[in-house]
Amino acid sequence: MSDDEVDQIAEEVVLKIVVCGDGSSGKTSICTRFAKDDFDRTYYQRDVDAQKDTPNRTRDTTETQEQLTGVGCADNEARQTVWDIGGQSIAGEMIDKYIYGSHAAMIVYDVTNISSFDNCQDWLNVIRRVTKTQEKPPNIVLVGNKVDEERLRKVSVDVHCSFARQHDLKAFYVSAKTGDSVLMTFRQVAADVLKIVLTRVDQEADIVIVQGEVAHDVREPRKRTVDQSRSTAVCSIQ
Ligand SMILES: Nc1nc2c(ncn2[C@@H]2O[C@H](COP(=O)(O)OP(=O)(O)OP(=O)(O)O)[C@@H](O)[C@H]2O)c(=O)[nH]1
Ligand SMILES: [Mg+2]
Repeated sequence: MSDDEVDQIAEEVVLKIVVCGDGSSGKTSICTRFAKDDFDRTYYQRDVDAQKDTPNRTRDTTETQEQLTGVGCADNEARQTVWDIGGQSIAGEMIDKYIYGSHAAMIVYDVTNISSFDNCQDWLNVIRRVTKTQEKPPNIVLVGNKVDEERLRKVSVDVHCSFARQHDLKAFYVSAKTGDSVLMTFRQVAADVLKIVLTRVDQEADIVIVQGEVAHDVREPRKRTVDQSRSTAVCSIQ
């Protein structure tokens, strides 16, 4: 091995990023989008005993994690190791081991599911408790996923931002389905850990242009009628 190669290895930074959040909020989908630029519509809950994915299983997914490596940032000096934590594992025995030592933690919720947002507080508490003895606490961020389902949104932008402000977290919106902002979020998280200021070009490098659906209102045009039974005209919209 040449001296140059040794230097390269010595300089490589490996970041541990844990992806937390309720079951079905889209953590695995976000990790898959990040690492493989792919998306799967089927919801897989992990079967711990069988150690393999099983669609639509109702078994608990406690204490399972998978490791994915994705692209780095800042000229590939950093390698991001992403730990995808099963959403059911918040009370699991192994949760401390998964979270401890992380450089960054993403708390993912589903913008169409209010309880997944309400539980972000619990995830935040767990992450802070587990990492409180770390020399350097992880960079924790809030990630609202499934923004492609805008019409089904249950958590407003105001609520999202005020939670983030209240807890001093950076906040992001992504869609694992369309890929919108997924890479950018990981890149920004890694850059913040490494204290790298990304240029606008770096930040916008993966913006995905999504063809919006045109919503047609198929109802009959509303009729404007006048109630003539009274002395004053009353308009009613039917
Ligand atoms: N519309 C839409 N659906 C998504 C998105 N991300 C994930 N999903 C769907 O949401 C379901 C759950 O996604 P997962 O990635 O398995 O969720 P998870 O957070 O890993 O769930 P657990 O592993 O059980 O904790 C799947 O059916 C996905 O296809 C998204 O951005 N938009
Ligand atoms: Mg998962």
